[in-house]
Amino acid sequence: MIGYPRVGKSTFFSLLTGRPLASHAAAEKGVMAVADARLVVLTDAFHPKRVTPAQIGLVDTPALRPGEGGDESRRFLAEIRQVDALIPVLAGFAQAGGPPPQEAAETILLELAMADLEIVEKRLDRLAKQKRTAADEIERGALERCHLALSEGRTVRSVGLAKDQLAALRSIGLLTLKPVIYVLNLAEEDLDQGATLARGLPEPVLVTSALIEQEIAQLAPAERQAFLETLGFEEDGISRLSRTVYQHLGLASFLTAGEDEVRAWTIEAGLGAKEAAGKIHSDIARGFIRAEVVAYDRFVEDGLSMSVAKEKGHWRLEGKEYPVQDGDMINFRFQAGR
Ligand SMILES: Nc1nc2c(ncn2[C@@H]2O[C@H](COP(=O)(O)OP(=O)(O)O)[C@@H](O)[C@H]2O)c(=O)[nH]1
Ligand SMILES: [Mg+2]
Repeated sequence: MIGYPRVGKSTFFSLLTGRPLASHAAAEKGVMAVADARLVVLTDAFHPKRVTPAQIGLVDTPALRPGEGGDESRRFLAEIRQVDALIPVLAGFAQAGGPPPQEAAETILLELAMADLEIVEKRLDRLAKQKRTAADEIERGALERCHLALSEGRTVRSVGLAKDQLAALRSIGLLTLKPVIYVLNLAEEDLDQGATLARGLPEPVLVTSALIEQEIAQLAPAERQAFLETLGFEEDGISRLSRTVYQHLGLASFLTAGEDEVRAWTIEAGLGAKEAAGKIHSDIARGFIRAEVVAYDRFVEDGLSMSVAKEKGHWRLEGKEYPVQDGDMINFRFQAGR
């Protein structure tokens, strides 16, 4: 999570990770659960001892102060080069630090682009001075395209680099190559005009209010639903945010359900069944025979009954290349000790 001072970064971080609310001088790490209503339904069907949601690591950063430069800024940028996605928090409430949301979004992006430009230039300089291998030539071609885009104020993400070019650039951690999910943190009383206030902001943007989310988090689950309904929401913003980040990282969940555990397992969307099995245990991938699959939606249609799912032909046997879909309920058949 990045952004200007006093925009609600730490408040959201605390709500997402369950860690105590504090302001940090250094980056603070936590883990957030990815909200998944399917796990609740499966828990009713299987009565497991444990429920394990998908999880994402989250970092709360000290404030970004665009344009200031200096060692602190450089350290900050080096830190965020290591993450997989950026979540800039933009604040639309009166007491917030920094400029209004649209200007904040533009300035933050510019700051990231300038930092990338500096790195790209350094790297190009180095490559110009040395004898280049074929791999270096691929990198140089990629860097030149990045340089052009960044000089024009465009992101590296918008360049549309080829696979081998992306691989060549992986280690330098370009900031504007990362997926960005914006959060617009509004005053409570402005929340009903959220769609209007988010107009003109880059996509994807999630509109919410940190203070309302704090109120929601303090309610008992039964009261929570009623409160959300009075606000006209189906779901709280924290849950939506966790899922939006997950999806924009290109991640999906397959589900396992039994008496011991109901669990969401993280995969890159479309991963082959055998590799997906390896997320549970390398032995299951090694001895992979077949995946028994029922799509979650079919399972619900079938009244949460595996035997009905089988009768209706919703239960399938898939081979190792089968691209696993988000919401697939899977039981892997495998030979132990192979
Ligand atoms: N009015 C209002 N205040 C907020 C909102 N979100 C955060 N704040 C307040 O802004 C201050 C800074 O919040 P914090 O989460 O520490 O911001 P950070 O500096 O970006 O980490 C705190 O006093 C919060 O209570 C909001 O939606 N509305
Ligand atoms: Mg903070």
